[in-house]
Amino acid sequence: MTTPDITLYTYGTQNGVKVSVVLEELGIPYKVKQVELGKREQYEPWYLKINPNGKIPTIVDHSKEDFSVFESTAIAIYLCENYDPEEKLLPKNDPKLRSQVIQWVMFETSGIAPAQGQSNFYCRYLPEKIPFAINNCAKEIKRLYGVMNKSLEGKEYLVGNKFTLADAMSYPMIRGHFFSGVESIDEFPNLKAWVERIDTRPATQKGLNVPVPDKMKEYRENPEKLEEFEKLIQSFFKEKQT
Ligand SMILES: N[C@@H](CCC(=O)N[C@@H](CS)C(=O)NCC(=O)O)C(=O)O
Repeated sequence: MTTPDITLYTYGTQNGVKVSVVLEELGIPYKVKQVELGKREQYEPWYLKINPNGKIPTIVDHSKEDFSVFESTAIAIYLCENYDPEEKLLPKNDPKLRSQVIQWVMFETSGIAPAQGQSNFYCRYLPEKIPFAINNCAKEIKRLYGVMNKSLEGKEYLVGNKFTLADAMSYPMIRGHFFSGVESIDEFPNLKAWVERIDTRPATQKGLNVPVPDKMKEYRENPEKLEEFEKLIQSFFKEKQT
């Protein structure tokens, strides 16, 4: 295995910390560059060269001719394929187990993340509150949480009773359920216990604090900070429309 020499371009959002959680869980050293989303740094030509979508996160692997990878899930799989010889997060030699991990990673990528992302828009970013849209988003998020809750019955983690990439990628979004308009997950006891279990993992917790102290914790504990953020993001979105 080549010695990793990686720069992570990120910000402390739910998608951003997915990658720092994976890096920390794999024990890979990395440098961090904070991308100033509020200053639109993500749309600067130098950044669009490494992330044509103009969003965080991105990694650049200097040990592989400055190879860049965008999209959090693609980054996570790249890191496991190149820097997880012990198969800590992604099984290599057991095709069924590997497929199960990837199935749950995709469930997060194409289900949970877009559902919560859309809900964040209606609950936080849009100044006008549309109850129908907000309720409909919460309904879909809860449907997805129900699927996970059922799968976690009698299990500690999503696949093989071991913490894998499936858990690492899903946890940052799900722990932020309140931000996405789902105040409580008490009705999903297995999912709630799973969140609390991952809350105790030191590497994951370290990853949540990259590149800034854990934003979800800050918003949960200080409603005035959440309000401040909402005002900022609403003006940012308004500007984007013009
Ligand atoms: N599917 C992408 C989503 C990335 C994403 O939405 N990033 C947001 C922050 S969570 C962003 O950079 N937003 C800035 C913008 O849209 O201008 C991924 O998983 O990497």
